[in-house]
Amino acid sequence: MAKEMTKIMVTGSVGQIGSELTMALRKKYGNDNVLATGHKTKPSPELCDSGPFEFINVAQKETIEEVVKKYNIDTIYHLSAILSAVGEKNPKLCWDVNMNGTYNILEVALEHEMARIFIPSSIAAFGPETPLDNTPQETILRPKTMYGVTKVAGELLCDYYVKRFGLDIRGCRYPGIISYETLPGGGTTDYAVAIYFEAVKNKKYTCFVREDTRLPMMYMPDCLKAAIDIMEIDFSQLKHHSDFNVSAMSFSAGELADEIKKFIPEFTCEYEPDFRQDIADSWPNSLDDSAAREEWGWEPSYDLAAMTKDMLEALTKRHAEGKLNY
Ligand code: VAH
Repeated sequence: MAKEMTKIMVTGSVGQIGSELTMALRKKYGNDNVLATGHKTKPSPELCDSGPFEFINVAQKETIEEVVKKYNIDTIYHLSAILSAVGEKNPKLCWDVNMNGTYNILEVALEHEMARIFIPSSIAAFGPETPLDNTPQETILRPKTMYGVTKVAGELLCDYYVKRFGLDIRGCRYPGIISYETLPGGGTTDYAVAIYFEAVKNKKYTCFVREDTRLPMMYMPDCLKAAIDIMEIDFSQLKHHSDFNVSAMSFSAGELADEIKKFIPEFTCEYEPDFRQDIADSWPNSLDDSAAREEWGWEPSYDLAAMTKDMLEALTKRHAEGKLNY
């Protein structure tokens, strides 16, 4: 009989996904049943006031164990990671946090007989040798970034812990995630978030990838839906574990700018590619996420038009209230 998820810990709770995932989990499972954790960044008042928060360092196993015991944790959503662009500037840190962090989480999960673990992967697990259009679930994984290397290694490590030790581990290969609550922390897809803030604030944006750069993307509500839905499925139903391709849309930077112009006609976008262009070029243009749809009913709700409307309505309101914080 599968163990119930009752006491959840989220790592990376101050980050783009972790901050909103923590609030969504608290709404679903109860504030006091979801422990938020971060490394150094001061959490928001909302995160602190709505439930327990602790500072840990995932690269130091003992700091994880201390809070797992203190709060009797039986489920972990492991979101803390160094993303692609920051990882290329500091590959050692990227390896330490992403690999030692994941290894420590898996070891603690094993020793404390956790109910289930969520460890996300990313489209960064793919590389230039991978078929770039409608990228298959099973394909070549030869990433050219340290972040991508840690994602492939993380997927393989998770598969090992499932098969060797019977751990219940689930996860998705996320595309670029777009949201307005917490800015992303140094990824290659950050342009797809910054463009909305700059459009509202300055009516112009200089994009760091080419106009024709096309990548799979997802709006935060769908990201959270995937993370919560995949954890509710009977594990025995799943053929894959921590590496499900999930996507919602694919668009070029130019198509994104054009969609924004439908709402802000005076908006202009220029393109000045930097080192992140090579990273973006090594990632898929679009994903085949049929395995997620077949094995656990994955179904996104937002396309580019719906996301853009929602993003610009929220940011315009915040800007009018003097709270854009960008
Ligand atoms: C990054 N936002 O850009 C992350 C993500 C698919 C990209 O993993 O590094």
